[in-house]
Order: sequence, then C-alpha cells, then structure tokens
Amino acid sequence: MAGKPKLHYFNGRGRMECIRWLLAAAGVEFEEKFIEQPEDLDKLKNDGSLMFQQVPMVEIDGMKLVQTRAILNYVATKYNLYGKDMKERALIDMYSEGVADLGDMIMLLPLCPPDQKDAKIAQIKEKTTNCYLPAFEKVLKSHGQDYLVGNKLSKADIHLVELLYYVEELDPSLLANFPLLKGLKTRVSNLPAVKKFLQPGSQRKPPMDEKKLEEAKRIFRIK
Ligand SMILES: N[C@@H](CCC(=O)N[C@@H](CS)C(=O)NCC(=O)O)C(=O)O
Repeated sequence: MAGKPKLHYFNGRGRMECIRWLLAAAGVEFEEKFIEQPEDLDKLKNDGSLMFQQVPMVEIDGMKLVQTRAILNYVATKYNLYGKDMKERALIDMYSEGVADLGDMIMLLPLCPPDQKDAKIAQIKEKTTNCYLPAFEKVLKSHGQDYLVGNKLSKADIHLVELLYYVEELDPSLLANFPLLKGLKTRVSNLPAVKKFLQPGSQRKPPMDEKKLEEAKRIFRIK
C-alpha cells in the first residue's frame, strides 16, 4: 500500500497551503518535512529532488512532484475532485485560476514594501468586492446548486473556500454582500474532513506574522 504523501516546504502557508487544504478536504493524511534552514533547501536542490530547484514538492505514489498546480491537479484527479468530463474540468480550471489570481495577491501582501502596503490592500479589497466575489456569486446564482460545478464538490470549491477565509482575515465585511458564497463557505466547512482541518491542532497554518515572514525570507534567501 502506498504511504502517506510527504510534503516538502517551510512551516508556513505560502504556496503549499492550497495543497494542504485539498489533501485534507479529500480526507488524505499527509506527512510534512519542514525546510527549516536555507541548507535544507540546498540539500533538496543538490540531490536532484526539485526539477526546477523550487518547492512545493510532494512525494506521492513514487513521484517527486513539483509545480503547485500540477500537484493540485494530480490530487484532484486521484480523489475525484475534478469534474466528470472535459467541460466540467475546463470550468473547474477556470474558477481555480481566478481563485489563484486573487489568492496570490493576498499571499504576496506580506512582502509588499511598507510604504506601498495601504495602497496594495485597497487594491486587493477593490478587486475582491468588484470583480472576484461577484463573479463567483454569479456562478452559484446562475444554477442554484450547492457547488460551483456539476452539483458536486470539486477542487474549485475547496480553493474558493480557502480564499474566502483569507478574504475574511483581511476584512470580514468583504463577504457581507455575498450570501451564496457565505453559504458555500458554511457548507464546505461543515464537511467532516474540512471541519477536522479547520480545528486547532490540524496541519492548517496560521496567517503570516513578522516572525514567519523573516523565517521565509531567510530560508528562501529573499532580500
Ligand atoms: N511555479 C512554482 C513556483 C515555486 C516557487 O516560487 N517556489 C519558491 C518558494 S514559494 C522557491 O522554491 N524558491 C526558492 C528558489 O527559487 O530558490 C510553483 O507554483 O510551484
């Protein structure tokens, strides 16, 4: 029997958090090998484990997979979270990419220079309320179903709900005018596997604070 997937990343959200969410929502147990020093990353690079010299890297089913989206797509396919046909898959990809665009802006916020931070936050809030959340609310409204695609949970729902948690962390009022998104968030959060992941003590990572930011900068040698 194949062992648990092993996730190689630093002990923070970054690009690995969406992979943690997806595995957890699929009910898959996973191990984490944390990169704690720049030398740990060098070791992975030097032993040929990282095709493009970057993490996230996930050891799964005898492979060492890199590239966040490739990893997500493999997990989604394996655990039946990727639609029933080409058209559903195209929609799931389209929604997931939209989530990633806004999610990346939020993820990179801590790296924003202090003098540009307020403007960046304002820009993110504007895009959240005027573009991304209305777009997803419209999808749910258009078909009246419980999930974004095919009336069945897919990776798009999981990515979107993860994003909604980050949006709320930024400003809880941003979700106020989106009742269907709030409903999706509640529905997905109440799925037993997700509920477990949302509880304290799970492998979910907290928001990036100053200390974590310094750790990430040191490990990834970000100036
Ligand atoms: N397109 C890649 C980007 C990966 C990436 O930028 N990884 C960063 C950490 S978040 C990294 O490994 N940086 C170390 C380096 O480039 O030396 C993905 O989505 O996985």
